[in-house]
Amino acid sequence: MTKILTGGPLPNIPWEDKPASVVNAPVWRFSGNPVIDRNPVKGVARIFNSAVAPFEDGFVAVLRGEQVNGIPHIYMGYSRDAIHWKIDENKIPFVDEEGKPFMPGYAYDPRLVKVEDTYYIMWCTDFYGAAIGLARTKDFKTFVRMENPFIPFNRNAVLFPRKVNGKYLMLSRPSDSGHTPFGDIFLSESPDMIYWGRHRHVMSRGLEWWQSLKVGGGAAPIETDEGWLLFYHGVSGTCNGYVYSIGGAILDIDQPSIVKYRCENFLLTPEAPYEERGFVANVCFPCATLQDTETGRIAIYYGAADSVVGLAFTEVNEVVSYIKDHSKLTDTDTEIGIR
Ligand code: BMA
Repeated sequence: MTKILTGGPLPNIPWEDKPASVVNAPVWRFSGNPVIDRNPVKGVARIFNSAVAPFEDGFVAVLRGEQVNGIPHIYMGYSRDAIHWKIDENKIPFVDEEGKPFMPGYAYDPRLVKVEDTYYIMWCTDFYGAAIGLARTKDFKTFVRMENPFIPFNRNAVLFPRKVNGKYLMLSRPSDSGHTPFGDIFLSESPDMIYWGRHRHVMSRGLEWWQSLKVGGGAAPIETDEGWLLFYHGVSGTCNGYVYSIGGAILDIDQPSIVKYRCENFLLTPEAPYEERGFVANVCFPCATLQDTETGRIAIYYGAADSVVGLAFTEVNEVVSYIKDHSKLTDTDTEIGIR
């Protein structure tokens, strides 16, 4: 039996049992999807690729909100049950280290990861080109922007939820300025969340068609006794455009640039009407999970069709067994990742 090792009990995690009709994957959708629908709050037309975390006796979310002028920014959400969200209609008021307003020109695809006593927000920011923005908060009232960790172009930054060998670790996906038709996941480490280096390659696009164009980190890796469980996105280029599916891999616990298992099958692919139809059709884009160490339950939050937020469920033992049973590694997966 695989166990989740860190994060602690989360008895109020949202949950629904697996329906008997789900036979092709170890991940199933919440019957009440989408959990955040279009026009959720004044001035925001769509909320999608967004991240959640437990906070105090409820939950918080950093939400990718596409304003009615089309420019994305990050908004706060608050919830008692991680299903029904109260959304702040003001953007997150980022400040610099001196406390002066320091707003990004745009901000999208946020992740939210707690390391020790601090919550970090990573997003795609305007840094003379798309790059990674970073901020910290302890109370979700003051949000201090930190140095941008990497030069452009880069997206899909995902911090690990604890230091490994005394260092902070962050996944990212170097890219170009457009709708990047390539992309591998890399790992970088830092002693202080300011200086990043010792970059390692983690995984390239896969051999399988659903992830044959590019891959990118998704939710913060979950520590299990089999390794770091990573939900990521894999993209296929079809004659009608890109299709984003959710994939699963398990990274070595002490050297996470080594992929131990990588599932050849997608775990979730656009099938529901709110995933197949929307502002950008055929997108399932995972950004966060909640997990309960007691039961092994995992709730996955993903953007659907760049329009709404979806919620899906799995259980750690079931998903890890499925990934191991269907693992197909490439040569670069098993390398330490430096040349
Ligand atoms: C990517 C990002 C995501 C988006 C996806 C599909 O490049 O911009 O925010 O969900 O494309 O449009």
